[in-house]
Amino acid sequence: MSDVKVTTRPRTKVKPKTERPKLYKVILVNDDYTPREFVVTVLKAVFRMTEDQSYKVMITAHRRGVCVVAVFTKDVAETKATEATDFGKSAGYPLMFTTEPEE
Ligand code: TYC
Repeated sequence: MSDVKVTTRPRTKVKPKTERPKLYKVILVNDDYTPREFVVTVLKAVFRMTEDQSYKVMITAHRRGVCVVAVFTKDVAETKATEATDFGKSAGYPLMFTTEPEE
């Protein structure tokens, strides 16, 4: 009988297992009716931003039409966008937050 020894070595090239989850932007959309101060209040409450950060995001959307608020995983982005939009709706304002995947 032949006495062949087969040895196996651990693979030296291992496929990286930690794929980063795709991130989604929450976008604030301007409108002509929601008061500026209300937009700032919603940004502070839902996105835990400071007065200064919130004002800058609000005024950027006001001037340019849209502004990226922040970036989250898909679930968190969608939940926060809905929550913030509902805040406006329940006060009778057409305030709108949307989401889109990051490039
Ligand atoms: N354009 C609104 C106004 O003049 C303020 C506003 C800013 C509303 C940003 C929405 O996403 C918005 N009262």
